[in-house]
Amino acid sequence: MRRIVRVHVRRSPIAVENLVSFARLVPVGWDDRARAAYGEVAGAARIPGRVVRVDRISCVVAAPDGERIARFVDLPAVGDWVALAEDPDDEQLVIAAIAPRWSALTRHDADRERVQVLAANVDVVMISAPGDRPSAARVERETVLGWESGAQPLVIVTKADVAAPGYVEELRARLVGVEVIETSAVSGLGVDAVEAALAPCRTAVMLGPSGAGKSTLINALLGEDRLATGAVRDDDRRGRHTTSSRELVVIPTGGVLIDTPGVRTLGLGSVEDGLDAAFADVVAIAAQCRFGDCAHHGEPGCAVEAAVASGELDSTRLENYRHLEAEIVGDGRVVDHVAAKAKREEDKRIQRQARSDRSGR
Ligand SMILES: Nc1nc2c(ncn2[C@@H]2O[C@H](COP(=O)(O)OP(=O)(O)O)[C@@H](O)[C@H]2O)c(=O)[nH]1
Ligand SMILES: [Mg+2]
Ligand SMILES: [Zn+2]
Repeated sequence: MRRIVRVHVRRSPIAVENLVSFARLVPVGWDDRARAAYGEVAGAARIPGRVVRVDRISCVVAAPDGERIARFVDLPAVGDWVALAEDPDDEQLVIAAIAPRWSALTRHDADRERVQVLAANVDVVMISAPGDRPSAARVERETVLGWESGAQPLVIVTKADVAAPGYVEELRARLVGVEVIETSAVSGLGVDAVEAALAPCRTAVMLGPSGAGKSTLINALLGEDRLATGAVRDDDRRGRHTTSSRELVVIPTGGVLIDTPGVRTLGLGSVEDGLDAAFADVVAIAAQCRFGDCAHHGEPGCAVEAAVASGELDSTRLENYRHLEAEIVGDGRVVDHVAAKAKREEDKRIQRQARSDRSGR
């Protein structure tokens, strides 16, 4: 006998109301994923919002009734979905809770010994690489942070009109699993490709050194000079502000973009997964090394050094991998070449001993 299970579809009046009143959150990314994240921290008398900018003691949030200033207890990050509550004392909004993040771009701040969240809930980490200041090593380093965030890194070579010849090709040949887009705010080249990477309800964060052309590119996407560009100016024209803090902006063709001021030091922190993803080719080759703990420093049967010798692996890429690996702080993955060498010599001594024991028997 078949049992019929009745499913009660509850038509909650609140849900219907939400569809209407939360419409203004859609441009900042209010989709099923955001709804689910908010659902984890939603409570009676709370409303959803997304953090647009964080200042010292307050932040700007996109709320169902537009942009509002909210106070916070726990420091939120730009891009966070939050549960907002009215503070009955002073009629201000307060961030009652921060929703769980599905991705977070972080940097390790060595000075203050903390991990700083640069942007939360991002889908794409756009790494702007100024074409006139080529540095594959810097881009590679930023792809490590990009992968580590849980989002997809995307390299955007800016200022193609004045770019060093061969830079784009070098990046395409060297990076693994990362698309490289060429753009110029002067000619308009590639702006459509950046737009295409930013579908509605997708969030991107723009990384890259100061002066890379990040704000100029975002203005091109916005179709207006909203963000201040170039050197620090005296004439702080109305409607403009310098990129002194991270800010989330809505792109008219869809998606949202978080602009960052050039962060001077992008400390890596514990980014083992990001490193492995950014250097998936090196990791795959290293799996072929004779010794499991091969440090790729003169060991016999080292597949990585063989790959460099044969030209399969770029030697500067390996150099940068070693450099970044050594910088990783945290869980002891930092390679101690001296200790590794001592261990290999001890292993060899044991092997020799075993051989002579056998032959002497
Ligand atoms: N030649 C050229 N200059 C650009 C381009 N994009 C930006 N710039 C210039 O680069 C400087 C820095 O740009 P800005 O957007 O402020 O860089 P940000 O610090 O990364 O936000 C400004 O003087 C821009 O005019 C470009 O595509 N081509
Ligand atoms: Mg800027
Ligand atoms: Zn090796």
